[in-house]
Amino acid sequence: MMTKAYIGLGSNLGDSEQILREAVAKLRTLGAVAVSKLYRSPPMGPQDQPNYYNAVAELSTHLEPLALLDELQRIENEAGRVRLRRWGERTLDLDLLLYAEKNIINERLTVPHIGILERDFVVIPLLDLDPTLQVKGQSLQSLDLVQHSTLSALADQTWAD
Ligand code: ROI
Repeated sequence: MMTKAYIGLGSNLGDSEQILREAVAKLRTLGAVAVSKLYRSPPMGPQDQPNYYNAVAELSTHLEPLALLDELQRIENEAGRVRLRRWGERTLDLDLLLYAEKNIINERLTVPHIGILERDFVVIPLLDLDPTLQVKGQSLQSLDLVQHSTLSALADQTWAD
């Protein structure tokens, strides 16, 4: 079955824009991809780290959730992923945010991703892709953080073309 999955992309080490572009190119080998705008976002966690580049990709895929997670982790590793500390800077983060309407809880994976409704760097790009999206029964558009977003758009939805 073909499923729509949403994947969060983040980077604040190295040439982050190029790293995210290459990650999107690799996601395209897994199925059709649409991307949000590209954003710059102040760090959540320790403040003594660079701002993040953030975006979300919508992937139409035949992969089951854990097989998709394997692919995402492979792409992170291929980007030479470095993670310096917990809540700290990283070369590339690919988070499986949503997998159709499924709820998944196991040792490797929680979907919807924890904290999805509290993170503007996830919610705002998700809204680029689907302004009517609901998560856990909540309309994303109506969340307070949408009005108080700290993100700045760096590029429109053609940035990864
Ligand atoms: N902060 C921002 N702004 N963007 C991220 O992608 C991000 N990723 C993380 C933590 C450390 C929680 N902070 C972040 O993993």
